[in-house]
Amino acid sequence: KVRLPARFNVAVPFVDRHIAEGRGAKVAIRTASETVTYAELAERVNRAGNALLASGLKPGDRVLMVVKDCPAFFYLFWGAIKAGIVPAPLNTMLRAADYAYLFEDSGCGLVVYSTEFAAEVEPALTQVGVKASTIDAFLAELPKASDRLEARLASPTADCFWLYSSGSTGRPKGAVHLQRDMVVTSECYGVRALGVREDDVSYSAGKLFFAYGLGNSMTFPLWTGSTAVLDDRRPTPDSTFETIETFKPTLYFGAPTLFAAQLAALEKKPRDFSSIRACVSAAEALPSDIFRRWKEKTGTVILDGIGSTECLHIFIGNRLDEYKPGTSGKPVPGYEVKIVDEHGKPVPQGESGRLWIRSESAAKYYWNKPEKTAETMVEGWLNTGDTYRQDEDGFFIYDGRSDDMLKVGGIWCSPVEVESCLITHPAVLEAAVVGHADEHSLIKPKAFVVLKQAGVGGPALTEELMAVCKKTLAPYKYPRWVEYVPELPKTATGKIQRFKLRS
Ligand code: 3SK
Repeated sequence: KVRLPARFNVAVPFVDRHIAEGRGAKVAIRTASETVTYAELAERVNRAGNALLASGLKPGDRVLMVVKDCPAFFYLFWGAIKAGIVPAPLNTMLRAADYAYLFEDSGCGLVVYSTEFAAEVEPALTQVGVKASTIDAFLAELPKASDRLEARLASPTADCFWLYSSGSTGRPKGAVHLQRDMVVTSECYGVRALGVREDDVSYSAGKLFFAYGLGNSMTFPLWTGSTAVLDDRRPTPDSTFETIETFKPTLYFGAPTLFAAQLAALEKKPRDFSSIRACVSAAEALPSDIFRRWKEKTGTVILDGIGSTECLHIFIGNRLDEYKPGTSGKPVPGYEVKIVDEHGKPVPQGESGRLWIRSESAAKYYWNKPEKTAETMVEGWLNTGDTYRQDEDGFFIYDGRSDDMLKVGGIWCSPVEVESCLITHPAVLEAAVVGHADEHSLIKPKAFVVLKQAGVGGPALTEELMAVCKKTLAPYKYPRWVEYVPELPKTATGKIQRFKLRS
């Protein structure tokens, strides 16, 4: 249990505390173009909170953020929280139709976005008619705003911020997180499991808008008074190696798809990893072969873990003092875990079942989705939707999803969304999408397609189908393989049996 005062504001221990503790001159954030000290951060957070209030937002209102990894993300996020406004960072890789849905669903009072995402955000703003500002225009307001802001106090279980989590129908759900949640993840996983310390420098390839990146690049460094390195570029082997060699982080947070691509690049050119004391992987299960090759090439271990947007960060993880390749590790201190059958009864050790988690960092509910909330959050327990088993040493082994959702490069992908896009092509009658392992044992979408006119399927049509998905959907969601089939397996009520296609 993490102890908190009956009334507090979480911006105080994460931001203001460092001034009182004499850490004002220490670098909190480093990027290719600037460094921000803890004193500068605290001042800009105050100005940002005041600027939000001056824009007409009231405590409890939502500000949606489509913001790249940059210091202004911190100012906006913490400024909102300190003023009692609820920030909701959004995936920056979405399309205009996705943003329109989110702007509408959240009933937000303001959208703040980086100009890099204007091509998708601005059409959605026009469609929904919500107030908006670019992050540059917002930053330009800060000098006019006061640098003093009284923190708005609340209970540790008061609504604080949202993160949208993908749904199996393709519609994201706003997971409502509480004031205490970031304290719990930072203390339980960041400090107690991973051992983040004040002298660490953290670099996460996973961006701030994911729960994973939010912890790695923001809450863990701020909680421990250490330093975060931010890079707004798309993480590629070259960009990540360059960042590691330039900023010399001690902790590097990646995901299996990226580790695999980095390993392929390391075959051609060795790189300097001497600053790194540990790597962390999450978002999809890390194959043991990648763990082994990475250790061989870089001399560092990758600590695999599993977390969720709803739990805010990793709840089962490997640790430097206790790890087993090919597993997700053991429960993080402070998290209760159970593996149950379809009736909710715990399964014997070694048998697969559904993974449920109980924790103090869990979202309280999904915004506007009482049925989804009731289905997923039961008596304090959260249904992760993952199938797991525990080995003889107590390590947890991932056995796949309990539903049809897939994770591609660590990001949720709804098969229904990809199928809906495929059937917009005039040649397609029906489609079903499932996860399929690539040459590195990493899951990517594969489409099974029934054509209106049998026999016309071939490489040219496959190219067209991939192109339509790349154009319409977030780019990582396009099917990497298309198989033409005469019909899809279905239940008596007409539901596609994707599990049959998976096998
Ligand atoms: O997908 C994961 O494993 C994860 C880890 C940490 C935070 C959030 C997520 C979704």
